[in-house]
Formats: sequence, C-alpha cells, structure tokens
Amino acid sequence: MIGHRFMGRAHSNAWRQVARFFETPFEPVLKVVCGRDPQEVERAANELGWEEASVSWRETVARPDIDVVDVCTPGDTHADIAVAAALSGKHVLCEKPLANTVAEAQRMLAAVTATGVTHMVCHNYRRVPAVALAKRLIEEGRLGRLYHFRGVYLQDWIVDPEFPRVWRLEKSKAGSGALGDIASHSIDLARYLVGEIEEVAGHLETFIKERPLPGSEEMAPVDVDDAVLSLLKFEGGAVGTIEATRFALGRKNYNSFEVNGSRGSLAFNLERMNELELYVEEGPESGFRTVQVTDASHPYMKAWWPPGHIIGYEHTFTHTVHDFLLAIDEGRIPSPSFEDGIRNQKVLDAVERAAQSRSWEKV
Ligand code: SOE
Repeated sequence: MIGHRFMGRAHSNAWRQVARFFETPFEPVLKVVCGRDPQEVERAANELGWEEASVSWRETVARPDIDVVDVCTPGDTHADIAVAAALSGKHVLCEKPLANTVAEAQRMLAAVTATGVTHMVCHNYRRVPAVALAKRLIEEGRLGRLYHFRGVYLQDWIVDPEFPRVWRLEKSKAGSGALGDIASHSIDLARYLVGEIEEVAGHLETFIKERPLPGSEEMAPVDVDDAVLSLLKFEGGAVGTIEATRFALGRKNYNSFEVNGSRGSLAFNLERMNELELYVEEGPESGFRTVQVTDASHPYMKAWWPPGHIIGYEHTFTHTVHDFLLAIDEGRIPSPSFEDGIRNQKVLDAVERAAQSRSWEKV
C-alpha cells in the first residue's frame, strides 16, 4: 500500500477484515506500507498492521513477493505508481479520482490493459448496501424510465479561512478541489445508477482565495474550486444536477442523491447510510418510505450482523477489496475499473471546460 493517511487507514482496515467476514479466495498479507517520512511510515506499519515500512514505492512495487499494489496517495502520484505496478505485473487498486488528468488516466489504462492485471478504482460508495440495493431496484425496473439524477455532496471542513492550504487545496497535488475530490463520487454514482453522461454545463467557485501554509504564517493561493455546480445530460435521455461543496456549514459528509423515474423515486444520504428512501406508486397510500437496508438479503449484509445492527463507512472499503479479490481470482475486471475511472475523469474534465467556456460541453 502506497500512502498511509486517511485512505491508507481505511484500506488497511479493509485488508485486515475482509477474510475475517467474507469467503475470500485469498488471505491478504499486509506486506509493505510506503510513505515519505521514515518515522511516520514506521509508525503507520505498526498501527495499521503492515509487516514492513518503506520510503521507496518504486522498490516496493518491483518486489517479486508483492502481488497487489493499493494506491492511497494524492492524485498527482496515481499514474506513476499504477503504471509501474502494472508493468511489474501487480494487480492495482487505486483511490479516486483515478488521476488528475485524462491523459494520465489513459496512460494508466494502457499499462494495466497491456499487462493483463486486474484493476479497480476505489469508489467505495457503490458498495454501500443501500446504494447497491438502489442499483438492484433500478435494474429490476422498479423506477421505470429514469428522468432525473440529483447529486448533492456537502462538506464543511474548510469554511474557516484560517484552515491551512493542505494538499487537497493545491491543484498540482489534487488536480481540482471539490470537483475531483467529492463530485467525482457523485459522477461515479450517476454513471453507476443512471448511465453514461453525454454533455455537461458547470460553474466552479473559490470563496477563499488564499490560506496560510500548514504550520506557517505565510499565505499561499488556493488554485482549486471550493464548490462546483453542474448540469448533466445522460445518453438515455435523463437529466441531472451535481452540486458539491466544502462550504455547507453543518453538513459533514452529506453524500446524497435522488433518482426520479416514471414509476418511482429513491433517495440516499450517506449520513444515514443504512437507509434508503423509496417511493413507488401504491394507490392512495403511496408515500416515501424508509427502507432499513440491513437484512441478510440486502447486498453484503449477510457477512455482518442480524437485521437492524447497522454498519459503517469503513465497511464499504471491506466490500470493495472483497470484490477486488474475487475479480483477481476469477480473472475478470471488476467495476469500477480503470475504464470507469477514465469515463469519470472525462466528466470532470468536461465540467472544468464548461466552467471556462460558460457553455455546455460534450464529455
Ligand atoms: C475529503 O473530502 C474526503 O475524505 C474525500 O477525499 C473522500 O473521497 C470522501 O469519501 C470523504 O471525504
């Protein structure tokens, strides 16, 4: 695993838990965790359960005793690490967004395709049981013809102007701001639930234009978006909106969406992760109802607890690595793959172009 901060902790937990709760074809061995600072990565190895710590990801991905590389770094290093890993014949799981540009993402897909390794982007929210149930209901036709996707992903962690200019606020590291960091999740969910996106319009806004560097008084420019507003047209005729911001005070990780169809609607909010709001026409008693998605018959839930014993954010990473291991064993490409990663990247790119041109742009 390359990287050991927030995503590194979530992925390490998933690699440790997956074979304890799921039938898995392999028993993951947490071999080497890589980081930049020797002391920090040594501490991460001990805390997160890795056998070794290294400050050289290049040496690590080339090791013959490594089978899988898990990329948990900021977006500016995804391409170099994933390409090197693929060329060393390693299967690659990469955090979202796949890369910081379409060109980088295409380089990554070319490398994994050329070497035949299994590849996956960690859009963990597809593997929330309620979201997987939403997908099942849509596929069964329970919503009928789809008209709308409405994605609203709200956070509030940088409302304070004194919050430092961390890597997520630096274009050279993160590629973009709320757009690539959280709207990328909404874009992936829109494509997963409704279908491919043909055309977008968009607006990017940066409210606080400069911030203090971490641990310093020195100010530095913020060259990424604080908020993104976008309009979507889907290939199948549905239309949509995606709004993502880090300035919605009081919303902590409010990853929500609503889908409206000819026979029904469904709505989800990650802050109420075990619930799915469902509306299907049932005569005069029709109304939105709250489905608690914790039955054994619901996606992934039979691995955990009896109905009503809810699960959390970290379980979605365990579900993701489980499906990744199954794909490796069966020699097939899981979804979302790097192909999905590129399709998501092209939507991110189209929204940036639309914000520049102030007109609709084709994906
Ligand atoms: C910060 O916005 C963040 O950690 C994102 O980077 C993750 O992708 C999201 O799942 C939670 O919020």
